[in-house]
Amino acid sequence: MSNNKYRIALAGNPNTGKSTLFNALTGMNQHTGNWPGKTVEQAIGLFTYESDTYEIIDLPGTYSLYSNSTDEEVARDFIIFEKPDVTLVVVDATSLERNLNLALQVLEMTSSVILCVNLIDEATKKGITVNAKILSTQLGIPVVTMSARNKIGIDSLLSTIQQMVLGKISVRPLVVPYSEEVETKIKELEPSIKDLFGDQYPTRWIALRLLDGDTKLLQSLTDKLVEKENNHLHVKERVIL
Ligand SMILES: Nc1nc2c(ncn2[C@@H]2O[C@H](COP(=O)(O)OP(=O)(O)OP(=O)(O)O)[C@@H](O)[C@H]2O)c(=O)[nH]1
Ligand SMILES: [Mg+2]
Repeated sequence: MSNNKYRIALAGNPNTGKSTLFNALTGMNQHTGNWPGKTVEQAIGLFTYESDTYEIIDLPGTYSLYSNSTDEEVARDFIIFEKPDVTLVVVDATSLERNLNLALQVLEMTSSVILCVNLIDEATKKGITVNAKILSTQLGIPVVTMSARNKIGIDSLLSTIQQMVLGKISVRPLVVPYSEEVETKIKELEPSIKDLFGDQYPTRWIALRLLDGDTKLLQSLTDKLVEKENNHLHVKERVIL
């Protein structure tokens, strides 16, 4: 019997094997559509693991998570506003340095992250070894090495996902420090952001986006506030009536 249902997001640079992993996990149990209001494909699948159900969303592949493109917006809005229980960041073991850039961006948004070092077979062929333990210590999150195409590392990933949703893994995501000037501004902004949203969104990340002049995020946040205010009014009306 199925107990709980959790939501997993798959993020990563293009061509890192996200869809291959998505297919390996969900088999035929998947469907596609468009993201609401966007012409970007949305793939959703289901799988069960030890009596729990997981819904997994294959996000568009992106190099960053700012507002540079619809793909980036879709991926980052999902992580921020939909708050998946776990975000899997899939990286290419043969070009870790470039790929980790996105992983660090995701870590600023959520701490519930597992790094999937994929294409480990290709890395081995090229004589590249990846020390998952050191990487995990440095990033402060679990790291699983895998080859999605050869279905290697899937079991280890599934049990890591389970441990994470059960709260059995303590994460200490690496916080990337910015220049003193930026850090001072972040500290100035954080209290107002907390006042408006409480713990609903990652305060430091929002401060950084605002400092970067991200008007699209500012608009989304304003919409959320208006939505909240309207809901509040509806409740008030109902109480009065
Ligand atoms: N050698 C090897 N190839 C892999 C592995 N996983 C995926 N691939 C291959 O890498 C290519 C890209 O895989 P996709 O799953 O389409 O990558 P993606 O991240 O979904 O790409 P986008 O949707 O464009 O972001 C395909 O040719 C896969 O067969 C792996 O573990 N090892
Ligand atoms: Mg894909």
